[in-house]
Amino acid sequence: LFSAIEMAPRDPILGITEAYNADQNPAKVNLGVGVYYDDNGKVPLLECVKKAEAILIEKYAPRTYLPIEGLAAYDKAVQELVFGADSAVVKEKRAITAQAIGGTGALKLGADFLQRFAPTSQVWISDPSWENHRALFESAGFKVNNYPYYDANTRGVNFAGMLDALKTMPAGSIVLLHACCHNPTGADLTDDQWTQVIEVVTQRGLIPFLDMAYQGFGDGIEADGKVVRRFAEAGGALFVSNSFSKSFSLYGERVGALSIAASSADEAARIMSQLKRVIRTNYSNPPSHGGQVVATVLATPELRQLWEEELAGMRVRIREMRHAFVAKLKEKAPAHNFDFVIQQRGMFSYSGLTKEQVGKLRDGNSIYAVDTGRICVAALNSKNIDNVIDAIAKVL
Ligand code: PLP
Ligand code: TYF
Repeated sequence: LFSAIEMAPRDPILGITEAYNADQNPAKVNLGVGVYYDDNGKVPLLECVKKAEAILIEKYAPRTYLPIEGLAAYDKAVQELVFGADSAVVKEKRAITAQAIGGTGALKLGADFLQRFAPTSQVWISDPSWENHRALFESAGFKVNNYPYYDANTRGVNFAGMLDALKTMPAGSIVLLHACCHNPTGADLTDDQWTQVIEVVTQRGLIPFLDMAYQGFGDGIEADGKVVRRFAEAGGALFVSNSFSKSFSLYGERVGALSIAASSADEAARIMSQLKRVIRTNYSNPPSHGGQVVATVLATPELRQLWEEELAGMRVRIREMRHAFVAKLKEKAPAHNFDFVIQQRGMFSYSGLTKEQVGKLRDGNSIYAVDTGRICVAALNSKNIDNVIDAIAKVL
């Protein structure tokens, strides 16, 4: 029965980690996967998480099933974080939020929901985008197209191309947008560009789906989340997937959420009832621990303050690494200009390294990056950066 099954291709990014793990070179560096490492090269366990877990352990609460849409305290805290506690959508009960299995799970819930209620719509993702965006929406049954995004010449956004594409999409098209810290390029829209995007999306009746996996890694929690609020204020349906994998360093706990803004409280209630149906037929209800941790931190003022400080620490360290990367390359490879790396936001940089150069970094130096030239700046640290810079200068 299964003898004809073909080998599926490896995930291009997670496959890099497999190769990295198998590498025996003690000086190896993994700039492939989007994970934040501290200056000692370790994935941090945040103090706010430790404190929340201590509180939870003390309770020794029974492990009952959560509601289908997740922990109520979590959904409330996330909704207020995403839209703002004082926002009209929250106050008027036009927003719904369901706990999800990470940001990926939130995207899949949104995709499955949209496939039920907008089955003839097509999906548009940026060119390029996170690899899994296309796969997720295709697996939900959608045709997935690209809108222009990255401009390799300017190393910024091809905004005219993006806007033109938005202006030709049929009403009801689903547009996936990175709320901040674009993966993989690190190139974000300016406030003024967002204004124009929101205008076109609203005028044309497109369905915006904001993916926010890196809130707090760009300019701060508030600043990075602002675009979500601006879309919500513009009215119309709005989908938001968010993830705490990176911002709480809780990758393996799978904590994320899907929020949807509707035009009335009644519509929101009907949407939630249908979303619960999607969840029920997928995994019934989400796991409890990660949601409990995040809800505890967000709802406890001292812990929330601590989280904001720790997240700021990660953001600042990445920015320092960007500056060090550029300064050191200026010294070691003066013929090349990497100033753009400082402008890029979040964990990633589209470094401009070619596939061939990435191959040489890997084979000659045990430095792993994505073939597209994407490097995870959050994996650089004061101990490995000179080694990385020397190797890059050599392959340039
Ligand atoms: N969306 C983007 C743009 C991402 O980079 C990621 C990364 O993991 C995700 C979604 C998925 O988040 P999670 O790891 O929480 O599933
Ligand atoms: O882009 C990244 O590296 C992160 C992590 O299938 C990731 O978003 C990569 C691939 C994948 C899941 C997560």
